[in-house]
Amino acid sequence: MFMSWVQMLLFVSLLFPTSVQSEIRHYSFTVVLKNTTRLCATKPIVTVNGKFPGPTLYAREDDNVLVNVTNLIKDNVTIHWHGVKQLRTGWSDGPAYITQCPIQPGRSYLYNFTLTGQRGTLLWHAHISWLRSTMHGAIVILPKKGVPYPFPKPDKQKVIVLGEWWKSDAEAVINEALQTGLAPNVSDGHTINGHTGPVPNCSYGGAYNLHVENGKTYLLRVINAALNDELFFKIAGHDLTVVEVDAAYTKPFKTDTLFLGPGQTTTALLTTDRGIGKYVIAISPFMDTVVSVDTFTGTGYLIYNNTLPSIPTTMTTMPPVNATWKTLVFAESLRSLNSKQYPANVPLTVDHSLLFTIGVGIDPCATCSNGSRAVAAINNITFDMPTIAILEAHYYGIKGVFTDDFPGKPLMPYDYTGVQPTNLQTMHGTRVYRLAYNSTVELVIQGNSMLAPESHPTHLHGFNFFAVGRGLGNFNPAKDPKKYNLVDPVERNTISVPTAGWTAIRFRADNPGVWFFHCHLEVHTTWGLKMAFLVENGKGPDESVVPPPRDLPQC
Ligand SMILES: *[C@@H]1O[C@H](CO)[C@@H](O)[C@H](O)[C@H]1NC(C)=O
Ligand SMILES: *[C@@H]1O[C@H](CO)[C@@H](O)[C@H](O)[C@H]1NC(C)=O
Ligand SMILES: *[C@@H]1O[C@H](CO)[C@@H](O)[C@H](O)[C@H]1NC(C)=O
Ligand SMILES: *[C@@H]1O[C@H](CO)[C@@H](O)[C@H](O)[C@H]1NC(C)=O
Ligand SMILES: *[C@@H]1O[C@H](CO)[C@@H](O)[C@H](O)[C@H]1NC(C)=O
Ligand SMILES: *[C@@H]1O[C@H](CO)[C@@H](O)[C@H](O)[C@H]1NC(C)=O
Ligand SMILES: *[C@@H]1O[C@H](CO)[C@@H](O)[C@H](O)[C@H]1NC(C)=O
Ligand SMILES: *[C@@H]1O[C@H](CO)[C@@H](O)[C@H](O)[C@H]1NC(C)=O
Ligand SMILES: *[C@@H]1O[C@H](CO)[C@@H](O)[C@H](O)[C@H]1NC(C)=O
Ligand SMILES: *[C@@H]1O[C@H](CO)[C@@H](O)[C@H](O)[C@H]1NC(C)=O
Ligand SMILES: *[C@@H]1O[C@H](CO)[C@@H](O)[C@H](O)[C@H]1NC(C)=O
Ligand SMILES: [Cu+2]
Repeated sequence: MFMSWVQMLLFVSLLFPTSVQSEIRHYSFTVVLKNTTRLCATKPIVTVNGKFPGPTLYAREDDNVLVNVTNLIKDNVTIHWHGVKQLRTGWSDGPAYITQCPIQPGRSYLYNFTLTGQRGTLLWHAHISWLRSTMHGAIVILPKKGVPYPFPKPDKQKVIVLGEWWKSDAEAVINEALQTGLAPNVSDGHTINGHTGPVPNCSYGGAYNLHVENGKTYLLRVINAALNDELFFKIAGHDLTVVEVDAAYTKPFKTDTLFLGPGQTTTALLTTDRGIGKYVIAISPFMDTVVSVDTFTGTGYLIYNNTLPSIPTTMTTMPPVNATWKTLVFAESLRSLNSKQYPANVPLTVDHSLLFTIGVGIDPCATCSNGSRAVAAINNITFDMPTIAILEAHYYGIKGVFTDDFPGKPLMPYDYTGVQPTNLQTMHGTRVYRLAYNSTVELVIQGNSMLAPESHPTHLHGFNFFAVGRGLGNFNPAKDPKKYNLVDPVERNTISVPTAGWTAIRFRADNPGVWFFHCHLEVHTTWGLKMAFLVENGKGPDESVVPPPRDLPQC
C-alpha cells in the first residue's frame, strides 16, 4: 500500500504538529505582609506570596494567563500587568479606578488575559497608591514552542529586578507628602533582586550574587521596578548586547551601560569570557535637574564559579547622576528589529495629531505646610481620580464619572521650555480623550518648565507605540516631523521624555477600552500627571471589549 502525497503530508503533520496548542497558565497571588530585615526596614512590607521581589510569571506567546489575586492585607490592592496589551480585556489591566475598582481586604479577583503578539520581558506591579514599591515582579513571555529567538540561543536566563527602598513604609511616605503638600522623602536605597549591597548604618549588608560559568551566554532580563528613579545599570568588565526592550525585539547593539526608566525592561546578552573573578554589578540614579534624588548606588556581584575569595573584586564607575548624554546615546541606539518576521508596523498616516505638555505645578492648599501643594498635569489638567472605574462607567453608560473633552492641544500655548510662567496653578478634571476604533494617533509629549523641568518616563496602557522622534526644547511642528524615523523606530510601552524636551510617539488604536496614560514616576502620577484614552468598540464582538467578569470588584 502506498500513501498519496496528500495522505503522506497529513500523516507527517499528525506526527509533527506545526501549530502547537497554547496553554492556560494558572497563578495564585496572595497579598500578605512580610517581616524583613532588608535595609533595616522598620515595618513589615507588602508582598505577593511573601516574596520580594514577587514571583516571576512565566508563559509563552499566545498563552492564556489566569492569576487569582487574594488580598489579605488592610489596604485595597490591584495589580497591573505592565506592557501586556490586554486586547479587549481591559478588565484585567489593573489601574485602580481606571479599569477596575480595587480588590478590597479579604476579597479575590481572577485576572484573565492572553499574551498576543508579544515576547520578551515585562513586569507586574500593584497599581494603587505606592504599593508597587514592594509589590512587583517579572513577567517572562517566551516565544511560541519551536520558534527561535532572533539572536543566538542563550545558555541560561536570569531575571534582574531593580527596585527602590524606604526604611519606613512607602505608604506613610506618600501620605505624609500629601498632607504637607511637599515632595515626598526620597528613598533610602536601591535594590537588585531585593538586595542592596552594603548600606551605611545598617547591619544588613546582603548583596545579590549572580553566579556564572565561564564561556557561556546569559540572557539577562533587567526590569526597572523603582518608584521614582530612572536608573543606570552596569556590570564591571563586561559589555551587554541589548536584544529586546518592553517585550519587542530590537536590533542588537553593544553597550557598557543600560538605562531604564521605571516600568521599562531591557533584555540583554552577557558573554562570560573573563575566566575567573568577581565583578561589581551596580545601579545608580539619573537626574539632570535640581530635583533631589536618592543617590545611593545599589551593588551586587557577578561571580565566576571557580573564583577564590582571595581574588580582588573588579569595580566599575557609574555615570554621574546628571549624565544626560549617556541617556540620549542609549535612546538613540534603540531600533526596532524590523525583520520580515517581526516588522515595525509604524502608522504612516495620522488621524489624531496631539500635543500633550507635561510637568509639575503648584496649587493653593490651606491645610498644607506652605499654603500650597505640588501638583502635576497634562495640558494643564491635573487628573482627579473618579470613585468608580472609568471602564465600567463607559461600558454601562453611567453618567457623571468622567467627561470626554480632554484637550488634544494645550488650551493656552506658551513657550513651554522657556522662562517659568508666573502662574503655576493647574485646572482639575476627570477627562478622557476619545478615539475611534483603529484610528491612528501621533502624540508629541512635551516636557514643560512649569516648576522644575525634569525627565519623565511616560507609560501608555493597552498598546505598544513607536517612538518616532525626540528633541530638546520646544517641538517644532514645521521642522521636527521631517526628521522622524518611520522605518525602524523603537517599539515600547514606556518612554522617557527628556528634560525640557519632547518625544513623539505613534500608535494605532486597535484595542477598545479605557487606557491609562501617565508618568511612571509614581510621585508624578500621585500628583495628577495622568489621563486616559477611551477607544470605542469597532464592529462586532472581535472588535469590542469583552463582557466584564462576574467577580469584577465593586466600589
Ligand atoms: C513581624 O514581627 C513582629 C515582631 O516579631 C511580630 O509581632 C509581627 O506579628 C510580625 N508580622 C508579620 C506580618 O509577620
Ligand atoms: C481565588 O482564591 C480564593 C482564595 O483561595 C478562592 O476563594 C477563590 O475561589 C479563587 N477564585 C477563583 C476564580 O478560583
Ligand atoms: C477568560 O476570559 C475569556 C474572555 O476573554 C473567557 O472566554 C474565559 O472563559 C475566561 N476564563 C475564565 C477562567 O474565566
Ligand atoms: C521623612 O523625612 C523626615 C526628615 O528626615 C523625617 O522626619 C520623617 O519621619 C520622614 N517621613 C517618613 C514617613 O518616613
Ligand atoms: C550614620 O550614623 C552616624 C552616627 O550616628 C551619622 O553621623 C551618619 O550621618 C549616619 N550616616 C547615614 C548615611 O545615615
Ligand atoms: C563550574 O562550571 C563547570 C561547568 O558547568 C562545572 O563543571 C563546575 O563543576 C562548576 N564549578 C563549581 C565550583 O560550581
Ligand atoms: C553634572 O554635575 C556636576 C557636579 O554638580 C557638574 O560639575 C557638571 O557640570 C554637571 N554636568 C552637566 C553636563 O551638567
Ligand atoms: C514655600 O512657598 C514659597 C513661596 O512659594 C517658596 O519660595 C518656598 O520654596 C516653599 N517652601 C517649600 C518647602 O516648598
Ligand atoms: C492653567 O490653569 C490655571 C487655572 O485655570 C490657570 O490659572 C493657568 O494660567 C493655566 N496655565 C497654563 C500654563 O495654561
Ligand atoms: C485598520 O486600519 C488599517 C489601515 O487602514 C487596515 O489595514 C486594517 O485592516 C484595519 N483593521 C481593522 C480591524 O479594521
Ligand atoms: C477601598 O476601596 C473602596 C471602594 O473604592 C473604598 O470605599 C474604601 O474607602 C477603600 N478603602 C481604603 C482603606 O482605602
Ligand atoms: Cu514625571
